[in-house]
Order: sequence, then C-alpha cells, then structure tokens
Amino acid sequence: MLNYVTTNPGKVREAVQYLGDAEVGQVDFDYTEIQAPELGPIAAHGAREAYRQFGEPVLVDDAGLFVDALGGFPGPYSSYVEDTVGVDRVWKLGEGEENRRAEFRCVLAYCDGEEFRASPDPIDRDDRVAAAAAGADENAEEEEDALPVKLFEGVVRGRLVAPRGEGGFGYDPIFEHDGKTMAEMSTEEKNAISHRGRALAKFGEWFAER
Ligand code: ITT
Ligand code: NA
Repeated sequence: MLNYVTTNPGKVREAVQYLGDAEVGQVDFDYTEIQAPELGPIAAHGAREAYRQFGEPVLVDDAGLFVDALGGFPGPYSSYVEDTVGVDRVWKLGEGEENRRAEFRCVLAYCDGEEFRASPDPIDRDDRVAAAAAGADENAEEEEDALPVKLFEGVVRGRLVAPRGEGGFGYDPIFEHDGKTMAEMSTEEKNAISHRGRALAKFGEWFAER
C-alpha cells in the first residue's frame, strides 16, 4: 500500500483512479513546503519529511499552474495564490494578455528509505532528465545522510480561459486543453492528458519494476 501524502482530496481521486484503490491511500499530512522556484526540491523535501514521519513508502505530489505571459506565475506559489486571491483573479490577470498559453506541472516524489539502483535503461534516463529539468538535482546540495528520493514529472500545455465546468479542482476551470477545460473532463479524461496523469504513468511503470 502506497501512502499518497496530500491534504488535497482532488489529487487523491486522480491517483486512485489511475493506480487503483488497492494500491493507494491518502495520508492527510501537511508537510513543510520549502520556498523554491521549482517543484522538484519542494516535493523531495516533503517526501523525506513524510517518510521520516511515517516510516512507510510515501508519494508526495507538488503541482502548479505556470502562465507564460506572467513569467510562470503562480507556479510554485499556486496553492498560496489560490487560498489568498483565488482562481478567478488569476484568470483576470491573464485575461488582458494576448498570449494566454500556460502549463500545469506535477512532480511526484517517492521515498521508501532505500537507495535506488542507477540503471542504464532508457526509462530511468528519461526520469533523470525530467528530474533535472524539474530542478531535482538537489542531491548535490543535501547533506550526505539525506534520504534518497525518486522524482517523476508530468507537464501539460494549454491556455488560460474564462472559468468553465464543474469538475476537477483548483485551477481546472480556467485551464483549457484541446477545447475543454479540465473542469469539463471526467477524472479519467483528465488523467489521460494531465500533468498528474503523465507523472503517475512514469511512476507506475517504474514502481511495477521495483
Ligand atoms: P498538498 O500540498 O497537501 O498536496 P495543495 O492543494 O496545497 O495540497 P500544492 O501545494 O501542490 O497542493 O498546490 C498546488 C496548487 O495548484 C493548489 O492550489 C491546487 O489546487 C492547484 N492544483 C494542483 N493540481 C491541480 C490540478 O490538477 N488541477 C487544477 N489545480 C491544481
Ligand atoms: Na500544499
């Protein structure tokens, strides 16, 4: 059983839909979110803290909306911005821009207290490249006794639109991909194209081999 560490029930619904409810359970633990410009180190730090807390395999999910014309805002601050000004005001910020392109990113950080074998196989290499792109080269900076963490990143491109749809959560109503906002998609449809779905696919493939 995998402990999906999050306070957000929307994330759990998607992870359970993807991996199956025999595999995943929510652990409602509010780990420390460090301030960083990238999601990778935030998720890695959270996974180490959660593993130390529970002593069982954990998966931490850090996500955000990055708006091109706003220099990537709200990005790693997406949760804070949703809680303070709210999703509609983020749409208002983007509304006046000619370029409405944006992306969702999700980084999953897995920690079970064990080392990961370096492997020459291409899946692992891609993961390392994705992890490096996610700012995950945090091993260089951490002290020697830091717990090993494995990162999986997913990205989906789309554009900012006026809010539509009742499904999903968070910024889903203002993010359109292929003509539909993510709030107009079922959980299954969203998982098939989303940042989280893509990160879960990479994780699932790797975890099955473990
Ligand atoms: P945890 O940290 O406890 O997991 P959180 O909701 O605070 O829950 P994040 O720190 O990753 O999660 O913040 C991400 C923000 O982006 C938050 O406001 C979410 O509602 C939003 N978000 C994350 N994934 C999303 C998705 O798939 N669709 C829409 N909004 C999303
Ligand atoms: Na959070």
